[in-house]
Amino acid sequence: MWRPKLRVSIMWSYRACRRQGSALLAPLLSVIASCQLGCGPPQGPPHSGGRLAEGPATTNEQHATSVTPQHPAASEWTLPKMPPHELKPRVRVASGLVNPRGLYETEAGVLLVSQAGTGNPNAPFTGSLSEFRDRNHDGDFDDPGERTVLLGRQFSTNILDIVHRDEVFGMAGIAGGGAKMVVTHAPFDGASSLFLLRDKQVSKWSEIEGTLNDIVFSAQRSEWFAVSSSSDEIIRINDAGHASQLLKLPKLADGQDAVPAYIDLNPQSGKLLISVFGGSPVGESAGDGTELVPSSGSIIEMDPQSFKWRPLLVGLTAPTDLAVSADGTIYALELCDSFLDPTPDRKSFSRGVSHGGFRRHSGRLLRIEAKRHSVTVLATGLDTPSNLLLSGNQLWISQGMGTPGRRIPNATGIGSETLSGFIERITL
Ligand SMILES: [Ca+2]
Ligand SMILES: [Ca+2]
Ligand SMILES: [Ca+2]
Repeated sequence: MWRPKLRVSIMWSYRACRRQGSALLAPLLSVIASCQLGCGPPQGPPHSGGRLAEGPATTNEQHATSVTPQHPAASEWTLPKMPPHELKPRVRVASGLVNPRGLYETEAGVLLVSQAGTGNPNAPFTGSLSEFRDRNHDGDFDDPGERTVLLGRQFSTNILDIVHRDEVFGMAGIAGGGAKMVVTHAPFDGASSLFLLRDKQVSKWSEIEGTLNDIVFSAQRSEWFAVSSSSDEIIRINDAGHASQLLKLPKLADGQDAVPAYIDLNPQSGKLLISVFGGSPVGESAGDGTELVPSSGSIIEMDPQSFKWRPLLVGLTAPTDLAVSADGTIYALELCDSFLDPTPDRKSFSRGVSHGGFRRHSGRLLRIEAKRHSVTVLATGLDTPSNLLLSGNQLWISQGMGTPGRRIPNATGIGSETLSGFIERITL
């Protein structure tokens, strides 16, 4: 099985968060980090933004020895500072979850939901895959008997000790296609597991090195594609579950890692769309958790046939999942708009209300119409939205990342509330 080169495994937002922080301190910290890591002087100003640098991408495909990235450079399309708003009605359909992530709707109309778990080191096996059915047809999945666990007791981990943000990893993306339904378990370090779901039975399909946070199936090519946020790679997975590297993203123009976070496919063009966080401007473990740089994320488009890729839209803040409709309209999430309240350790949560790294209730849903170069905000105030499911004219959004039960600022910003995972449905 293909394995990427050894490297320190780091989470997408871990590195992403390192892009945030003080404009005054960051350059200094960057130099310090570079010295600590022995990797020479910083390659550019840390705050030059999330521009994808020129330079050859790499691939280990035997029949693809070189990749020619496209570089729009001057004509780069940047997210406007104040895109128009067209806020859509939304309703909470599931509450009291523990880091809900992957969402998938089966043909039978059942909602599959993966939950990364609590991230509690004292009880680490809290991740799960469940099916949700609205048996009493009241519009939610909160009533007795509406949730069935298909796979439980999966490892869940909070990386706050490393990244100083409240961030939980475990069960992750779900995708279906080719008579398979696949869910990933993507830990912070080491290999990810891919599980197959058949007739409510879950079995292990494959194990692939890297943090495979998200996965998608191409019906056109009968192949799976995944992002590995720990190794900055786009990965192809064949029908037997074997992985090969399709592309390793080059560093950003400012020298930071380009961290692929989520992936989807444009059914119209057959191209892959990938959301990209930037890495930390101060090295992988040297920040206080809030050093990530707003507006340094991007969405890239990649042709899985030619390996050519280009930034489609730059200037996003912490972009997470995306979904593409049949007509090529892209829906994309931003996790938050800024990075606040470093979390030095778990004890800090008992000291009171805290954002815990990601500004709570500041996420957005964007509608991106690439041909028209149009971006519209469809939802604001989302609470750390991570995963997205598009079904007809409805969008389902997983929210509420972090340590369940701790106090966080509420949506008004005046009071506080208890952190809890939930799913909202937006009608387009
Ligand atoms: Ca119900
Ligand atoms: Ca109910
Ligand atoms: Ca996705």
